[in-house]
Amino acid sequence: MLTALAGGVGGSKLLLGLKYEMNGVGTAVVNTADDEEFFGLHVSPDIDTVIYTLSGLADESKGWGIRGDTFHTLEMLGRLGCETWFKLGDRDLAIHIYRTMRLRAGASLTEVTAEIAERLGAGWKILPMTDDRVRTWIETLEGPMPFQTYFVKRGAADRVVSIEYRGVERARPSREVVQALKESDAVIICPSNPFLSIEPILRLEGVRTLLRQMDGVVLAVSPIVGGRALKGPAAKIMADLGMEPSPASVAELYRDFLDIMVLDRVDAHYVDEISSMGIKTVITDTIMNSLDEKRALARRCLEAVGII
Ligand code: FO1
Repeated sequence: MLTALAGGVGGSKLLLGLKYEMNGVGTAVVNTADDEEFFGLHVSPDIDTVIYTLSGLADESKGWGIRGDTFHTLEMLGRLGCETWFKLGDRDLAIHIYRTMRLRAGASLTEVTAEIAERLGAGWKILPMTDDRVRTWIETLEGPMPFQTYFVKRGAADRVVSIEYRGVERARPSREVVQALKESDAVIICPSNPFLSIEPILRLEGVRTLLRQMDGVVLAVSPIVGGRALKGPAAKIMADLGMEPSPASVAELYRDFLDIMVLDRVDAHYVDEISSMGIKTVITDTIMNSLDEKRALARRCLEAVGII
């Protein structure tokens, strides 16, 4: 059994490769701390990015939303005086309407996610990290703000002072997440933002301990390549928090449970530093533009953890 931990864009690229290389067998545990309510609807950006990517519906140029979507509903909401900085497309809105409707009828986020993933043809098991409410708040020099306000409305321009995962102390990983981790021969941490996507999952009660105590191997793919994030503000946040944006800093964040770190060829000079933490390294090409590149990186990870 393989379980992968992921956020949105960077993570879903590797998940697509893993899905092909594993013939659809495996589980993704996905961050929900950047979920948000818009127009009374429950939006789960990372889950949707993963589902759209695995179903072949994703708008890969934007990195989120559905390819070819239109924005007529949002335009009309704008005419009614609503804020429209979060670009919800018409087809995308159907997913949020469906999710909200099912949640209100008493379904869990885990159940609704399984329904959406199955009906859109994701072909891979996708689990929200929790059914409980956790929300990332970014403390900036301008004050605290919800994650989507920091990231989308204000373009991740504010200096980050600290990050808070509101509700995480009371939240529990779902039964399905705990079972997946317990049954895993290997866990792959996708090249997702360590603070915004992976840390909320690790903060859930028992998750870090399960990873530490695992018989199988835990591997992470560095989201930082050549000092920059594959996508999004990871490098900037690391710098704001006083860390060098590097695979070694990422390894440091995971060192209590990490067995193998996959880093890009351009970062080969970090091998000694990472090895000195007792973590093995794999050096390869980690930029994933084409499907071939996604599959090649997935294969490399699966070889390293001994699944192929
Ligand atoms: N990201 C943006 O940068 N701008 C947007 O307008 C935007 C809209 C959006 C709508 C639905 C959705 O599922 C995701 C959306 N995202 C948008 C992406 C999202 O906010 C972030 O990429 C993730 O939360 C970070 O992992």
